[in-house]
Amino acid sequence: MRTLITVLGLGFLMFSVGCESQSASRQVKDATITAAVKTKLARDVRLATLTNLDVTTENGNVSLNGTVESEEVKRLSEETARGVSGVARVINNLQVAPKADTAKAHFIDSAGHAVGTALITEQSGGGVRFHLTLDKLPSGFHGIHVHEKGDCTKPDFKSAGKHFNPEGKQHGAENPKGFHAGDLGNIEVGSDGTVDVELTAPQLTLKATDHSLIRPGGTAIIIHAGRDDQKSDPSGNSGNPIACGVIEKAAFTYSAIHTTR
Ligand SMILES: [Cu+2]
Repeated sequence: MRTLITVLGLGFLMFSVGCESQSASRQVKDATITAAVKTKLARDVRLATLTNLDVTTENGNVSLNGTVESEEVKRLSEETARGVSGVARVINNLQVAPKADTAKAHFIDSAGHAVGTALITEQSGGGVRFHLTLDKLPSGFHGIHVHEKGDCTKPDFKSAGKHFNPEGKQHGAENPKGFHAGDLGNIEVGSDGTVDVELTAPQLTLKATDHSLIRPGGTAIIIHAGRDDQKSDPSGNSGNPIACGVIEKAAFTYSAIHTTR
């Protein structure tokens, strides 16, 4: 009897260990599938506007969560995920949000070389969000502002004029008489010369008002050599412009900026 119990006990133990290693390997497989789906979605140029997509996998069932801008992107995301090996089923929880108003800017440095992009999105609660993806810049803090003309003539970018300032205020968030609607503060560029950051500007819009980035003569975003002290009028002692990008209205297109995920 005791032997039988021992045998049964041992058998049960082996069974449990077997289950555990099976579930561990299932988890590894699921993680591999998740990574493969993410990579495939990121590489699909038709899905270039996907930014807030979350992928999870359980027992080979892939869930897609997040917000996309059209039914077509929702469908294409599912189709793309389904094509990944090991995927049993795709659970498509993607929400379709009304097409957002967007604009973009492609930056050049003072030599005219491309140094990155800004994707600009109207926020549902007011203001705009800038998603900046920049490279080949000097590391450290740099003042960044929207200037009042859409003209980035190198090398000094003086063509972009002053800060965009529809309310006639002084410069800087820390200035009691501030601030310019176009004041965006500072960005910090890493030691590798890149930065991927989002900034919001509550006073700006892409809609047709006097605070719009889309206006006759245009607007531009300028990055300066130094840090903006956020109080010295008119430009925060931030030094000379080192990069400039003209802001242009953009419909959502599949060839839009391919954001990092
Ligand atoms: Cu500036």
